Amino acid sequence: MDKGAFLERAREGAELIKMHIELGHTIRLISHRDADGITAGAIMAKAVAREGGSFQLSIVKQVSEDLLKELAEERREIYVFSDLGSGSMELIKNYLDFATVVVADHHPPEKDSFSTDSHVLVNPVPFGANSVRDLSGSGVAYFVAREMNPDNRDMAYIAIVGSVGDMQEIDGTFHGMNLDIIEDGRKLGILEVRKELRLFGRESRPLRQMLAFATNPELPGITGDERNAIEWLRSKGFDPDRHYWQLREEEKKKLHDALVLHLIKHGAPKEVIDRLIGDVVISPLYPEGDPRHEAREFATLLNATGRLNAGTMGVAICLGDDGAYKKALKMLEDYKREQIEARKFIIQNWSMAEEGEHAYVFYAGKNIRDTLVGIAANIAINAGLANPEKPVVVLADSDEDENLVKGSARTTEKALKKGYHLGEALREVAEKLGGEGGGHAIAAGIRFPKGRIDEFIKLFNEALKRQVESENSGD
Ligand SMILES: [Mn+2]
Repeated sequence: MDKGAFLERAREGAELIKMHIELGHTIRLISHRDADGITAGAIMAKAVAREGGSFQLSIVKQVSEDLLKELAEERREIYVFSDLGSGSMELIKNYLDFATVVVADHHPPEKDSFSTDSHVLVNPVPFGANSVRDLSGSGVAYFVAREMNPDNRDMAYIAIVGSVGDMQEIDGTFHGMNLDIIEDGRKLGILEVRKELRLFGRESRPLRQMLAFATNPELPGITGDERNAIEWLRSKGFDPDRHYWQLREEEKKKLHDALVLHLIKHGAPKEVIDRLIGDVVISPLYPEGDPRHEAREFATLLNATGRLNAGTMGVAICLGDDGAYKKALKMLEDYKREQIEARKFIIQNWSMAEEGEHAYVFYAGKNIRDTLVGIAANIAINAGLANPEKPVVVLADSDEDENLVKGSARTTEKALKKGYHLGEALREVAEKLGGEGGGHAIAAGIRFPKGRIDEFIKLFNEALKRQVESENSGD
């Protein structure tokens, strides 16, 4: 790729941001809610603060027309998008024509550049980069920040955490401009790349779980079976309760050799073995055993904050806020516990489900949190409580409004063959009940007044029945 031309573009973006900071304008930052976007947002926020500027940051799922309308109403002088925006250049141009816009992103863009002078696209793809391996959104943000001030090199580790979150090194090695970031970080002594076991859990999981939960690659006969993992580890002379980070260098080598042999014995191809032992990034900024010490565990933590709508907490963690880190750990624990409790509740009380001709409806009241109804519906299907050819709806009292219930519908590919479209059915039923509903054929959601659950059960079954009938008449 043409690095020089890309960096020139990053400098254009950097200069615009700095100019607005000098003018005293608040920099409006918008970033994606996965680990890559959260780290990108953190890098931009730090870069703005370092220049003495103020910012306002939102972590969002996507750039929608609604979001752009809201942003336009704020009437800011400058908007900076990171890890998103390249797919919405036309919309951005239309809604934010009155302001300066910098899009720092790595997704393949609609066009190679904006047509207006006040809008700048900083994206390595038009310069020949591969969007999935050469640079992530956090990496693009890093180069913009580095052009703003060379001191922003101290965000190199955070940038690589984002890159790992996007799985830019999925084949076992970093590529493209990721290597330049690593070089910066190494020189500063804030990160280190080692050839190590690339399975998740270097810091926080005992070896038995690190192996039993291995999915990329899978370990034949070990993945999915903790008892086998324990036995295998013992037979090779390892304590299954120790953590990878606690092993001495020669012990790590011995474990790598044993795992490689295990894969070869099971006929694994070379690419799979290359993925097992490869680049692992760690940072001496954090203690051993801390999830932030290794890039993949750090990224997984950030992803979780994003999924729990606490992306800005993730940003605070990237900026070194220890309180935010402790809060996030507790939030994750609570979330895991609630999931386990939801599972127990639905399994123990499944006989309460109303089974109609075309669907099950399970009303959980306050026993399942409204953010977990989709997970609960999947549990009903996967735990074999429901006939897999019949869709499942789980309803729970809304956390926000006690007069409403929130529900999720889930089903299987097999049931879809009968002609069901859950999103359409819920949209139709919601209209009749004075609520809101919609979604995909296989997974959808609804909200409606709590007093109308009986009507919902009847209407939903009827809607699904019509779908099956029109499918049959269409054949
Ligand atoms: Mn990304």
